[in-house]
Amino acid sequence: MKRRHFISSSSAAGMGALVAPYFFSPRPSPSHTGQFEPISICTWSFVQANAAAFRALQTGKSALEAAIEGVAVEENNAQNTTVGLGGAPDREGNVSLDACVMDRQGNCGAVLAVENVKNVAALAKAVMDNTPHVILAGAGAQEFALQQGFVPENLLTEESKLNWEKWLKTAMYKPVINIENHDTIGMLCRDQNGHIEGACTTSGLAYKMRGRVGDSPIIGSGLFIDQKIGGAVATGMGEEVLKTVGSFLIVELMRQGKSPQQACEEAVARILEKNPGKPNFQVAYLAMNTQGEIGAYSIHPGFTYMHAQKENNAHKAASAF
Ligand code: SD4
Repeated sequence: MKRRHFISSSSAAGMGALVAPYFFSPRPSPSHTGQFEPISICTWSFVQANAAAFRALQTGKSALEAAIEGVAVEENNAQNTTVGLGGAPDREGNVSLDACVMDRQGNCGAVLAVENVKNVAALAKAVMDNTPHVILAGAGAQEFALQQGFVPENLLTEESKLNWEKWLKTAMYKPVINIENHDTIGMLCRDQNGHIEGACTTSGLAYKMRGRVGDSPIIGSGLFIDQKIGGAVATGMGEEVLKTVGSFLIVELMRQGKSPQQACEEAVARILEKNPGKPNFQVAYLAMNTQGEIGAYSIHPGFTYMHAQKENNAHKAASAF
């Protein structure tokens, strides 16, 4: 697939930066119907998930409702071994999930290391809506899920179990994220009111240490949105995203006038500064500003994303370092 370099979006933001170099906050522009054009984007090749989110946006649902419906497609997909049901377990064979959501008002919710509940993005929204807290972890998050009516189920599928048993034969603990197209889903949606909201959900690193949590459920790392600016999501080696607070960094760089593409590139550069050469892990970012401009960039080639707009749900390749 051809790489896209987003030259047009980079130069547009460059012009904006000349006019207002620091607190540049592009306003979304309504379409001729008076409404905003819906957009949904997500990490990797999750065609069905992005289509579900886009359909929800077209029917007038909020960006957050659409994002949660979209990512639920993958949380419910037993074939996807990095999200929800069928997610790869930790070293002891427990599937534990992480997720977060963020809305247009800057409200957010997150759940960490939850077992036996597959729709953890919806659970993160329940934390946001129905508790005075932002984060619930482990057994407490699971108890809360049951109180909220989530149905407990075994998330370890036969296929994931067999793969884990194969891994147990050597049990080499090498937590490196590969660059294949089946990973964490981070999604950003812009609804008909021009609001940007999003969700990020994952089972994290395969065969991780019990209790290990990556970037995905951490607001500012796996996901961050500022309504005046735009949003960003991350996928890949969570420890590196956490150390640089990657999604927050991207939104702040866009606030300073960078295009989404430039901001994603700089966030990757921050990781590379700490890891000279070409590190053997993957990190990838996807961002959108309020004008609907999109950026995507990764350390290694191979990162792709979905972009639905104007009836077209396209699978695109990001450029890489
Ligand atoms: C993590 N960032 O737990 C997640 C994993 C991931 O693509 O994104 N894989 O570190």
